[in-house]
Amino acid sequence: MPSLEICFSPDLLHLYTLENKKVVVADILRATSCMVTGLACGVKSFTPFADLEECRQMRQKGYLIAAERDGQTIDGFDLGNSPFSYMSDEVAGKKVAFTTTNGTQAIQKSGKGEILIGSFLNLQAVTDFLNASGEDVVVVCAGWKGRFNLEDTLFAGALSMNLVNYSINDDAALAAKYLYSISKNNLFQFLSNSSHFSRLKKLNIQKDIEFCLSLNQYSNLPKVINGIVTNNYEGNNPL
Ligand code: 3SL
Repeated sequence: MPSLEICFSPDLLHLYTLENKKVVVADILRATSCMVTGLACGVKSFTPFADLEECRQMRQKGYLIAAERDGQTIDGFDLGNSPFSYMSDEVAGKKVAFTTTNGTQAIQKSGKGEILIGSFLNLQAVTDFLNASGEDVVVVCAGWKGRFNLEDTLFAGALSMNLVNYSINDDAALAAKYLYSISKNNLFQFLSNSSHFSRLKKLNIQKDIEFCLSLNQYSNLPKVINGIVTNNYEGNNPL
């Protein structure tokens, strides 16, 4: 039976083996939710960067450049980290170079293999893919600057509940599953005292939070292949 493990922070990745496993990265608020939304709405690709300056330089190569640090859009960049910014005609068909406080760092730290981009917005698509694959899974929660966070854990818990014929001997996965089971009827309320809620509330972006916590708005399953996040991985090079 395949196994499911949950890594609560990219800083704990040295404790996990990723080779020959399906790796799912989740940054529910808001980086992976933005990527799923953008790619569902016609963005051509996202190229994740850990470093702001490397990301900025991608403009010269014809990319839209997007950056967030501590929840805020960085001056001089075209876009920030709201899923609503990635729904417009102006971004459809474009390649986006993207850097965020935790989400793009988590992708970079999750190795060079194939990585799935998870969010509540495409939970069913991630579930169906993994159930069909029957392979071992590691969910990497982006967390916050190396720390545990609740929203990514709840996503991992939702996935734990949805996967069938998986053995869960990992205490992190058991804890996440339990947390999701007691919060699933009102994720927003459950998260209302969480650290990232407080940060984002100060920025007045409640509608981003509500949207990122809504299940199955999209059916796409973005993957990172050769460092690029795209829906169009079957056969064609996204570039
Ligand atoms: O940490 C990240 O990558 C971001 O998603 C954080 S924020 O939601 O934009 O504040």
